[in-house]
Amino acid sequence: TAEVMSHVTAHFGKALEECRQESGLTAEIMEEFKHFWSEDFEVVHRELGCAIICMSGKFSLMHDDARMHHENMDEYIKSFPNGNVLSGKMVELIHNCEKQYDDIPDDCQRVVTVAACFKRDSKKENIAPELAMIEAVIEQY
Ligand code: BOM
Repeated sequence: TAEVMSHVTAHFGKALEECRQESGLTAEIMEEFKHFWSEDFEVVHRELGCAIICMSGKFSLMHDDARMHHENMDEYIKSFPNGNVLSGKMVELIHNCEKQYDDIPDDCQRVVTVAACFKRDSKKENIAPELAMIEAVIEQY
């Protein structure tokens, strides 16, 4: 659900500042990670893909080939309130997007493309959080 996704986003987003330098993701491109879900934020920059790889590394959510670690992602999502109602769907959506863009050789470019696909599909499935929902839980992390 969108409520659970707001918790995952708030927590995952905390790792952004640690990853800014090595990813080259400037504040001009993305000020705070919560804007990932904003209607007017376009998930297109290669630097964002590099940042997501770096951030995922903090929680062991990817394999060395920058593909999702299914078991660890499932456990990570389940660690949030009501996480069990989102984990299966989220792993499925991400993996479905990975399969569609598997031929993009550059890891950062492929991951940002997979992330854009995941955002699109999450909106279709009504599990994308509103900015206000993320802001309401962000202080908990
Ligand atoms: O093959 C790449 C797998 C990783 C894709 C990750 C897509 C989601 C990243 C952007 C959205 C984040 C929202 C919540 C936290 C997800 C861990």
